[in-house]
Amino acid sequence: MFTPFKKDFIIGTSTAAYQIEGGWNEDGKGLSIWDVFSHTKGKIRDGSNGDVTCDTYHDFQTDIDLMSSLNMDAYRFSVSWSRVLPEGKGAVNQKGLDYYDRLVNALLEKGIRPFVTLFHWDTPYALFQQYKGFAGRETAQYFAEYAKVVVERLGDRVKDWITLNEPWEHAMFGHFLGEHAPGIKNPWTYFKVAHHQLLGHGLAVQALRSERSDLNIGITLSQFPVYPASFHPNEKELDSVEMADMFVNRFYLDGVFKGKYPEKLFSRLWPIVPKIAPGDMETIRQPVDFLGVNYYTRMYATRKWYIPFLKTWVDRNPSDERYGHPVLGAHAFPDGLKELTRRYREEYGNPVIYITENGTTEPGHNLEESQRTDDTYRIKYMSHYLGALKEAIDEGSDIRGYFHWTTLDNFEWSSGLSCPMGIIKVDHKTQQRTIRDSGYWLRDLIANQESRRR
Ligand code: IFM
Repeated sequence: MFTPFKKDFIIGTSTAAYQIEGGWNEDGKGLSIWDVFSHTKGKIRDGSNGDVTCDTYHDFQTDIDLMSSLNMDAYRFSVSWSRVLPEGKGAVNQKGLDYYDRLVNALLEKGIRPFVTLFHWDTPYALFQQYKGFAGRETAQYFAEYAKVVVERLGDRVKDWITLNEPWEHAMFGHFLGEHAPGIKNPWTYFKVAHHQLLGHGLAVQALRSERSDLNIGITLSQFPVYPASFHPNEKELDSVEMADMFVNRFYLDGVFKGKYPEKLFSRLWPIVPKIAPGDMETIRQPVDFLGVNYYTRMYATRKWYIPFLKTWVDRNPSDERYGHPVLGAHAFPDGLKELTRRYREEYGNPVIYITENGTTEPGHNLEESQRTDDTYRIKYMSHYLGALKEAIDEGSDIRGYFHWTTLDNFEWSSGLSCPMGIIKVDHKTQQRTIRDSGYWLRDLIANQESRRR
């Protein structure tokens, strides 16, 4: 067992609305792009959808009680934009807001600190129909208005706010490769979606701050150290590594922390980069209180990394232990956390960091195996990543918390219900919950923290 983290370090788990809530058309909720996408034949690998998934819209208390029994300090969840604003703008659905109000109260009652994510990929379908979602600039403005509606209701009790979750994935998988909602395969819209999300982030930070001055506000980015695909890379491959890194990581980091995008990336990809309106970069560069980092694995770049991007993530070290990340087919690479945090210290002013996601499924992608509750591989995975995290703190990074992905076996996007990643097993037919060994392991780890010692 680890030596404990410092007193204010928090440990919890993360979820997202579409992945767990169900109640997809209840109490006035509008459609989101994920409702429409998952109902389209052939889009979800196992034919499932998020109509019910973990059904937390009808019962969150069971899970909060379980989290409390596991000593969890905090819980990260997202708000469904179309539950609150069925059309994405305009009329507010009070019943939608009431749901999150009750959820927050129930968490606080158990002493669990809520971290709210405002956008975890479920754009209201009405905004997609009108503006192509974040491909349209208008959506950024409506996002900020939505942020204001939510903070007006929850801001007296929720202090930790995350504007966006993984804008790279939403732009890439949703609007470039078409594997996620809204299913658009169009490289020409990729950068528009990326830029407008960041613009929405900046506007939302302003909206949140105008409402209250006591909030802790950040953005969550997925981050991947990039490596060359071959062991003896030539200059061209090294150049691809740099480009891939700018495309996936630096575009977002530089936008948020420096108010500019990487010039080399823009000059190379000039046919598809968007026009940036005057003032946009200043808006995007709002001071944030923390950076949320979702860290799973590294990426490999080959010469033609960008066409088509995903095909080039190669298995460079077949002897590494594999973990069954659904999309990335990932290697476990805990040390990447140290690489990334070193970069944040040296180049981005050493921001406060929360690891807002990190997790795995069964290494062999075997569904039966991954449903088991004796998930020793997950414990091993967590202990390696937390070990690296501890080293990063010792090296000088200001990491304040760790959220494991995820609380419950949920709807894992295009992999549907067939990719269990929870520390709590869910039988989706009966909604029965069973805590996995990894859940108990985390419980004991938390019990051993300085913050728990009197
Ligand atoms: O399930 C996702 C989550 O919604 C975003 N980050 C990666 C997770 C695992 O794939």
